[in-house]
Amino acid sequence: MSQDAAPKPSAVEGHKEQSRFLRGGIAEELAQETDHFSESDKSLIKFHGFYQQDNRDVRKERKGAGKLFIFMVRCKIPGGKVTASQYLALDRLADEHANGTLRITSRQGIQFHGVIKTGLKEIIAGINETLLTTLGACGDVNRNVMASPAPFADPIYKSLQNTADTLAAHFAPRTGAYHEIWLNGEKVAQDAETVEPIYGKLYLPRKFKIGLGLTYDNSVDVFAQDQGLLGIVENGKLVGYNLLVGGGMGMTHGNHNTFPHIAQPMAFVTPDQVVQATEAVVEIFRQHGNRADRKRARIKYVVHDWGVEKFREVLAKHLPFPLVLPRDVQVKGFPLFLGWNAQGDGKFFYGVSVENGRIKDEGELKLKSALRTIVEKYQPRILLTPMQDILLCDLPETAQADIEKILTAHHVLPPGRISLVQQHSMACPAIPTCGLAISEAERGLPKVIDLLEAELKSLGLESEKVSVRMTGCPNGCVRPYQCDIGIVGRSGDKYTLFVGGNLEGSRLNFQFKDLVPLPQIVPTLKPLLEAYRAERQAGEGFGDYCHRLGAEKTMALAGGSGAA
Ligand code: SRM
Ligand code: SF4
Repeated sequence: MSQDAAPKPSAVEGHKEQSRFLRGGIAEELAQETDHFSESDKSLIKFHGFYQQDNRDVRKERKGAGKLFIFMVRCKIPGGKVTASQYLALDRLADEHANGTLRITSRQGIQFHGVIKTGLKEIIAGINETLLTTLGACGDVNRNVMASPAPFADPIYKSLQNTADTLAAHFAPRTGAYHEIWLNGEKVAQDAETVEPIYGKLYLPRKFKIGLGLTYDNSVDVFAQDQGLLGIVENGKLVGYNLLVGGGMGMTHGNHNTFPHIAQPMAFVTPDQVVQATEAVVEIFRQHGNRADRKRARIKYVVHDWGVEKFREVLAKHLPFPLVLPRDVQVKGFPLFLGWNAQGDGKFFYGVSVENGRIKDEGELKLKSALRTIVEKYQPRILLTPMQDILLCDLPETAQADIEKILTAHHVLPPGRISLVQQHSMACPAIPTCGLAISEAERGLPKVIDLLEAELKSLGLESEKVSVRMTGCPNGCVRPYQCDIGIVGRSGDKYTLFVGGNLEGSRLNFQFKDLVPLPQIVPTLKPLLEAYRAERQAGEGFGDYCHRLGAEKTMALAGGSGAA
């Protein structure tokens, strides 16, 4: 190969190019009596909102029988808004076609796990009947647009939610493939130029994620987004947004070319400029994103490799209006919206803390039944949060006692009886469904939280808000590289620990100790928690303390160098 030959595009680029706008052989494979899809269709089905997985818990016992294929189906729900009837339909579909659970995601979506190939058509059609969709929930397109779920009767929050809807609709794939395959739509001859005016036939180099927050409400983690829109309010009015570009969490252990990155402020845009500004960013990504190495195909690497100044220069050329520099603002709040809250319009909402987003009935905890009972009876508007919780909205004050009674009868604890550390924790699904998991997360975190709760209590730190996020691999699906304590799967039951981020998620944390076995996570953190108790300044959070101490001193407290 000559030195200046363009790098070879990845195999997925070929799958997209030959797919006839995401059709591939999906319809044909669906009609066959197989239990899984071929390699090229496996990458295309993601654009349709589902993933091919296998049940990893039974791999060993099945030995020669091969994998037990199952599918994860993801609903794309801008801003996490769900009506009562949509929720009830999803609740039913989970029983009929999946493993009986609903999984609220860290991007305000809902996932079904354990769907088998023959159930795919019915579940996807069922989701669409409710007017929700799975199209573009995964794949190399704009993903679910996040927005603060605050249900207050406040025009600023409504404006964020409306903008999320506008962006989601504008950047949705336009191909007719989805309707043809899943909704028995008619085949319409489409002209290549008009099918995907934004994406073209190769779509984006990789996924693209947008989140809208406010300087006083960063519940969507704007700094983790490919494009964060940080709303700025002056004199009670949303005057515009700082446009941040280049956030992302995923990295690969041992590959220093990959790393988490915080989105950088590039420009200030007024509310009516948001769509055009996003088109400009998406176009830069489409033209300059890496199409050869999928591990480096995110816009964060364009921002990192070019630097902010160059990115701004290029952005200015793509914008149809003059680029205005971003405002100098700080981010202060990270609300959870749990428990009873007045909405400001005479109605109330109740935020239910859902452990790791899993809505299920298990043992005496009957969360799925409790939510179904309440939703059937009161028909609330529903909002899903970026912390994987659920908010039941538009409730009359008179319903409060009855709703509490229903929750208690199903053993669902009120926030007052859930520790602050649990409220501020999240884990990704990991094993048994995620094919990329190296370690447990959703099933591992409860053990860590139990020990941490006891430790914080014995140190008198139980009223501190400490955020803990655990993932089964370094891809970072619950944004573990910005919080107080990040726990990232490394090898079997061993994890890499990160500290020094903060509750607001405005800076990256740093590696504190590598290869820590799960039962040793809290004992390893203990000296640091003790030092925090002894030396913290007024109002200083745990992550802020670690950040002030710096990586070297922090590691010394753990009796190590941070490395294995
Ligand atoms: Fe994720 C891949 C689950 C949010 C970074 N993510 C996956 C897959 C689909 C595994 C796979 O590719 O085979 C996981 C499915 C597991 C399962 O069994 O359900 C998965 N990601 C999730 C969810 C469900 C985690 C959760 O606990 O809620 C979240 C779904 C959100 C949604 O509704 O769309 C989820 N994933 C995220 C986030 C957080 C965010 O977007 O705010 C990130 C970090 C931000 C980012 O994108 O950098 C994230 N997921 C990844 C990556 C790393 C991508 C990278 O370019 O670095 C992968 C791996 C990949 O795409 O190849 C991944
Ligand atoms: Fe899977 Fe890794 Fe994402 Fe967890 S962080 S869901 S293990 S890809």
